[in-house]
Amino acid sequence: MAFADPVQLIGATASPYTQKMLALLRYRRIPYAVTWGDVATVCEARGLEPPRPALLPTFLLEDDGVTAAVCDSTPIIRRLEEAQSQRSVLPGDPALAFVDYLIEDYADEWCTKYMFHYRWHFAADADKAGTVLPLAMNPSISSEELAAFKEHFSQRQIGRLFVVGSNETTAAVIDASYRRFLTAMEHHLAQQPFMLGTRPGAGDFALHGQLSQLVGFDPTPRAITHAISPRTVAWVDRTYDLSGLEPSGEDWIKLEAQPASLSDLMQEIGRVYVPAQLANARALGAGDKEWSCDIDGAPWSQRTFPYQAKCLQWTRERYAALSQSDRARVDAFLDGTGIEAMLA
Ligand SMILES: N[C@@H](CCC(=O)N[C@@H](CS)C(=O)NCC(=O)O)C(=O)O
Repeated sequence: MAFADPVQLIGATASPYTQKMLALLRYRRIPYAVTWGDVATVCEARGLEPPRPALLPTFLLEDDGVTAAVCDSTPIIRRLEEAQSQRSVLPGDPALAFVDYLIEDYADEWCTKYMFHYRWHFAADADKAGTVLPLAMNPSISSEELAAFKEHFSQRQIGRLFVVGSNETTAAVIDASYRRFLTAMEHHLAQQPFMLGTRPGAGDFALHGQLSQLVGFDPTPRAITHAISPRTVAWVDRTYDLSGLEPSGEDWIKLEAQPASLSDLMQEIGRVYVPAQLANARALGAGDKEWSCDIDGAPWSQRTFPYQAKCLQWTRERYAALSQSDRARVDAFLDGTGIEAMLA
């Protein structure tokens, strides 16, 4: 199976993972053709079997005239590296690549809690999203259609807040975590333009995807971001299009030479994401449909999800695949962050 030229994908403007991949494709100078729409409708129109689950973005791969629809941005990034090696987003040093992967996973699986929580928790954000997201699918629908779509869609999405663990109990934890994350970003961006140096890694694009919405769409997190981290606001705009950046191998900063601000970001991952990952995996193993634990000193409870347990397993597999000396370097770097518990 190979990507078409241009690379074909189905996406939505307000989907953080769609924005992750579009920014990555622009940086990598890989021509693409995006169809705005929902996966089921577009696949049906083209006579394709939609992926299960059908998530945004969905990429169309071809083999001998047969087209297959696939999703999940993280493995698709690795497939794109196989198709084209120039302007890679994966550091060549395995230890640094592992840290990049940790950032990508945290952005995809935890920062998306910020994104979805702020979008649907407060009335002002939900009202904007309820109006603009249906119009982003089709700006020409009638006012009556919009009113009906808005009602149905908003209720569905608000009813899905539980998927990211957002509820009255966890709202304060999510908000405090977002603010600490922004403080870490503000300090880190004062040191260097990307998470791991002067060229972006997959983790930068994953953060960009979530932040494109938190800064660019939803009013509550937009105001918070402007107040705490103006560098992040500007970074999101720049990372949107890095087609003119000319990266070299020297642009990755060695793990041992990274500024302390990168460790602050790791501390946040250890503080909130690691306990959630461990509790979710434990619950899945025990066959529990729900889990609760303390996160950042406050109670957190939510439904168990197999996908996050798979993410934990992938992280552990990558860690186990490191050579002994690279693993020692990663251990030294992560010492005291709380991430160690996730790798054991
Ligand atoms: N792990 C997936 C996550 C993609 C995802 O969760 N996409 C969301 C929208 S941003 C989705 O399609 N949700 C289903 C829906 O809204 O119907 C990836 O990295 O691509």
